[in-house]
Amino acid sequence: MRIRSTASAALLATAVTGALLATAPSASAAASPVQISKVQYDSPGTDTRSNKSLNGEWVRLQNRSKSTVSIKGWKVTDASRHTYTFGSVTLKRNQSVTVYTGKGTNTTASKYQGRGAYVWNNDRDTATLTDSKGKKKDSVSWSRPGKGYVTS
Ligand SMILES: [Ca+2]
Repeated sequence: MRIRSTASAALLATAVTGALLATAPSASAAASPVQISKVQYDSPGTDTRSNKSLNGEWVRLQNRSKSTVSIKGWKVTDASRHTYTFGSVTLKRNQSVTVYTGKGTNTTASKYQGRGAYVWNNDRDTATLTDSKGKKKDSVSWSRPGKGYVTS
């Protein structure tokens, strides 16, 4: 934009300041573009610790923004600090990625922690999502076995 006079520059400055003031509160409280959408913390059936059962528990993230977002270096942790770190993963608008506890072959939509033990407690736990700088972006908690999953 060209500025033709100090008057219009002043108006522009006022407009910009106003816009910043108007957006600052919502920006500070803005939801993360990528959020935890569901945690299946109790794998269906008896917890036999088989790989199939281990993969019966998982956490799913969804890009709820309008933009494509890279989550490379983002982490999902439980209350005991079991951590899964994402490699090069990019999520388009509405796209989801599911992280299974057990072993498997990673695909675009499915990632595997490769563990031999469960991560998510059936009775109570918290799944926390942090970005590559360690900033908390989202969390989901549960405090009883309930349905075995929680959505958000
Ligand atoms: Ca179970």
